Amino acid sequence: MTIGSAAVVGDALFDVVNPATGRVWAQAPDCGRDLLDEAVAAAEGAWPGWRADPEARGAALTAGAAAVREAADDLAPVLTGEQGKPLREARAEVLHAAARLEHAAGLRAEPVVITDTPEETVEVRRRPLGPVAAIAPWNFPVQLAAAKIAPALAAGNTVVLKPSPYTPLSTLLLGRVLARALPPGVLNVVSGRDPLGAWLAAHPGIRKVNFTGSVATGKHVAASAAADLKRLTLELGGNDAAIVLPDADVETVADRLFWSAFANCGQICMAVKRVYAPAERYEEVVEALAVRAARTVVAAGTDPAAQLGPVANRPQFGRVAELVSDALAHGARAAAGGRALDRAGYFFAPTVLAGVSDGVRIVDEEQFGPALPVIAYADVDEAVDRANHTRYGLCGSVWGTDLDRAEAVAERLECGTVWINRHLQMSFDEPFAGTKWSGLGVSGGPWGVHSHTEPFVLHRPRT
Ligand code: TXE
Repeated sequence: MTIGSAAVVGDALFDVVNPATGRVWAQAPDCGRDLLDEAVAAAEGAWPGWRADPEARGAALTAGAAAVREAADDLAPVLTGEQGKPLREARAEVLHAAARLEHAAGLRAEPVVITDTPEETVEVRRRPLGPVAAIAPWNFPVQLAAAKIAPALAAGNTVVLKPSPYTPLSTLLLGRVLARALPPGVLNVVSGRDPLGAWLAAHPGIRKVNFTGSVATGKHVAASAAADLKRLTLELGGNDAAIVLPDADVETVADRLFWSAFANCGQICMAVKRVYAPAERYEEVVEALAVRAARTVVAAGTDPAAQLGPVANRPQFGRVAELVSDALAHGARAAAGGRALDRAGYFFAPTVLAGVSDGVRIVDEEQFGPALPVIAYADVDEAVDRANHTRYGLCGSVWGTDLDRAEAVAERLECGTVWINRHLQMSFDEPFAGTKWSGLGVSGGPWGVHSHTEPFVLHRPRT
């Protein structure tokens, strides 16, 4: 663990499994309550100095970004080893994290003058909150760690970062790399098995929790935060619908649609999780996706030919297999895949399911894996209703040739981001927020900085 600026390893360790083999390949420190208290105390101690000087913060974040970029070749194999993704994607994830830190270095919570008269000025300024708990999942451990620590630190908070117990190692290494650039105690990384996450979220020294994970755990975090009125950002799951319109040029958009669902083995909160296709074009859409699924190279992330690695961990692998079996038992047809691959590790054949509809678990629930249901619809109004008929509301997309028509449909989707003829694209400058059960609070760009600060209003007479 990195507490203060020192690497700390307690007595207890836990196993980390390589999903490409299904075997233990490393161990990580299992943080207990005492070490957690130390980490929070380090964050509290570092806060006054860190909040005092925005220019020094910007410089430290820029240096941190450079250090992460330089360490990409060390970080990427660790990420692939514990998460499974192809090595070049692991490297891209590290570089993305570095770019996020660099971008945040330039962000400031600028004051806003709301009254400026001969008698007085009234100005809204923003203050940081204090030590922030950043709790990350296993699908993009490095990228999501950076997405949490960057706005928190830029706004003048300090951080205690906890990775998922499935992917602790790349985050621990990230912490050590960043410790070269950040003052002691500003970023502290604690790894461990749960209930470490619950202890951290409830810790009295923590003033805000920024959590990414499942809806169920997000609700626990919200309940424990309520007891102390901690501030919250929750980025929870999604069940993003892609609506293919009758005028879509399927062959032109098929590659993009396919990878919007299957990138990172479908383990992306804002991946396409269900496709709605017009009945008269249904077989064409299924076929275009199935062809691409069948030719995708699934292999260990260390294999340069790999386009997809294994599912990231045993429970998730089991969940994907269960949802696919359930769909097949309810009359779905596997147009591609439909089963685990017969080899060690958590490899699952990219799966396209046809003849499936709402009411089947893989359509109604978040599968978070390499299996995609395609659902036929009779008219566009029905497709929009079905897309919106969910507790989730993260993102969505509309695919068609007439862009005005596509936009009119896009406006009706109840979610935080909607794309036309694409999915998954997001810049550092835009607000990322889920509606309904997909989240609470807003991240990204100035919104991310605002959500790590609170306003205070200063009334100042002219004389
Ligand atoms: O998530 P958890 P899991 C979804 C996806 C997946 C499911 C379960 O559908 O199948 O969640 O994944 C920490 N208080 N997503 O079990 O449990 C935990 O240690 C505070 C969507 O991995 O939500 C880890 O660091 N923290 C998602 C983090 O929470 C707690 C990405 C997430 O774990 C805690 C991942 C508690 N009580 C999974 N219990 C997305 N939105 O992208 C656990 N944790």
